[in-house]
Amino acid sequence: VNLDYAAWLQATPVALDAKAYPFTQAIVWRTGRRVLDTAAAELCQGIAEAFAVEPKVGEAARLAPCRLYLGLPTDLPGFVANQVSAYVQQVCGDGYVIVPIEGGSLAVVGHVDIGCLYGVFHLLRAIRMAQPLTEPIVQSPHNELRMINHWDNADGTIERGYAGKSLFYRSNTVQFDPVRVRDYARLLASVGINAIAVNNVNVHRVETQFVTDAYLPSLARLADLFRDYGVRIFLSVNFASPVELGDLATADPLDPEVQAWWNSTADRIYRHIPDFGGFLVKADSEFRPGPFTYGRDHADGANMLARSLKPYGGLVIWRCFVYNCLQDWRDRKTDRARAAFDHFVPLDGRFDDNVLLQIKNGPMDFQVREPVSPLFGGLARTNQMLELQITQEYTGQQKHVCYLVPQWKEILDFDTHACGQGSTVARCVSGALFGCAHGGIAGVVNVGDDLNWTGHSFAQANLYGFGRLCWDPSLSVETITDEWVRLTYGDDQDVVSALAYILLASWRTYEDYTAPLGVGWMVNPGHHYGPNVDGYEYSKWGTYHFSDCHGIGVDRTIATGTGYTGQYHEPNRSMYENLETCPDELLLFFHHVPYTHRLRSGKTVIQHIYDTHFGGVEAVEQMRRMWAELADKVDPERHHAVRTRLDVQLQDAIEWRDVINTYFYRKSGIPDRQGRTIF
Ligand code: GCW
Repeated sequence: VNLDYAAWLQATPVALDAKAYPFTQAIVWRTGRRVLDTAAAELCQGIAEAFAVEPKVGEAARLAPCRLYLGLPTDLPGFVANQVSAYVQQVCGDGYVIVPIEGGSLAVVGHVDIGCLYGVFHLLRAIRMAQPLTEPIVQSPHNELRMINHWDNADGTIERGYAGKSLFYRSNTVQFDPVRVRDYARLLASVGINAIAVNNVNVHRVETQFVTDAYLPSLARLADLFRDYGVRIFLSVNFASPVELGDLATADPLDPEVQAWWNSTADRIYRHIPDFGGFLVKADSEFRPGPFTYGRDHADGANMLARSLKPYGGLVIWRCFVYNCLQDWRDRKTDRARAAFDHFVPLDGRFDDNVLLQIKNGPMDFQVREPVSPLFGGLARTNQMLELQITQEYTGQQKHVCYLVPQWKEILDFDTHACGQGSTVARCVSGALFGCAHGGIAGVVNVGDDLNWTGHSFAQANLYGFGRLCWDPSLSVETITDEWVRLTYGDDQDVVSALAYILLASWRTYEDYTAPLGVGWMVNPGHHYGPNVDGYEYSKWGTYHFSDCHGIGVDRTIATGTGYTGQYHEPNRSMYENLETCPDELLLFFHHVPYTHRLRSGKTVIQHIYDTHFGGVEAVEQMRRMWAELADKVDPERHHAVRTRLDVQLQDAIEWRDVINTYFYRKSGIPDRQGRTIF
């Protein structure tokens, strides 16, 4: 058994006392429904692994003194149904209850079979962490859509993938190992994921054919594997499909022939995949086709697709990553950060009720630090989804440890003030704040065919935490971290505290040795790995830092800059607009300041740059020491693999430190007050 492969579903991470869980002797459920059978099988396997005894099933189970009842209320014997009914009434959507029953039995009950499966994974998590199960548990998901986006291409490559090749494709065909895919579906379901877009949002020539009979039968087989775990598949589609597949001369969304083409396409897809989730669309973005070609807007485009899916209950997830990627760097007026809001807020209220807008967390592109996109709180009459990047494109590409749960938590907790205090991003995207019909969170996944799924063992924590936060954004960072560490690496106190420390320090550490104070970028163009301060400074991509001999940063104020701060509600607008109240970590995102500007921390900008870059490298050295000390407490394989990555991280952090410090020393001419080596 490869421990990394089992991820957070390790057989026996901690020592257990079977007597504390008498109900695990026998499982009672009504067999014959796929997802419920999956739940029962998971339960049997989990219990057998934990206690080294197979639970009784079937007739034998009914005779056991204590039992675990699994199913919908209508599946349960009357006396069990009676004891759970008050709790089950509190459950929404695919939630569940776990309720102790008189005599040492237990019931895991949902309104739908998938709820029972989630209840089983909760139960097994509790057992694996040796938690008591003596009090009733009632759980409902905060988000309807808990989604993974794959940027996988048909040739087997993964755009921004750092953990091997695609699990789904090779050589322009759908090709997969069913056991591996099933294990993947299982990992996803164990943290509550219920939707997956299986191909890259950049839909190239071959993937454009996914909606045809050439590909649908094999995609249907893939969907079938996910179906057992309650995960519905979505396809990324090419807006110009009717033209590119050679059927029509136009893809104009207002042309009736185009509508008819998509209607019959939807019909065909649902014949192959009856529970198909819908389309994910990147249109008029980074050279992808869209409605702009025909003088139409995004609402025209999205609604046309939505009408084709409507009869089948399908959704259109339309991305808001729309900006001018052919900007002239000499043009100081155009501000890429403004673009999504400027494009989509005027369309608020025009989208059909089965359309969701998928919005990246920040206005730029998954940098280590960005403010929250002002579309959250800006859109009040449109279903919306938050898009996070689990894959570490700009955060160390899974060579560096960068645990992003603290970042995501800050995003979800951010108060947009759209409807007064408490209008958090979490409530915008769940749909609760504005009473939207649909909502959720999508994450660009960090998984490939590497045996440990994510390249870096610790990157598994990001996938785990993503799922947990989709289910319940109010979970604390500490809870999620503690769960992942214990479930994955066991409960030795030294291991638990060292790992939690490393994870919790890692995002700030990565930020410290890379681009400072929210300014972003400074990476090598194209692959985005490693330092290159001016890598994007004279490019078309709208990502500049404007450093000169006096200062650095982007003036996005209303008073003297691009006016971007005006896209926020008060009091956020004023907070960002004013130098005195702008948070340090975002200062250079919002303001251009001299190197001698004093931060709220009391340090000058230049000294902050030097200090964080020296400090960032020291923090990596410390992580490396802490990990080395665990050598005899962690299995050698995982220990060695992580140590190797930490070595790379240290080398690269040193490179970042020296490039950034040297660049700003040469630009500013201001020496480090501590006289450390700068080149
Ligand atoms: O972050 C950028 C990436 C592209 C990606 C694009 C997007 C899928 O560098 O690789 O394309 O964003 O989100 O559409």
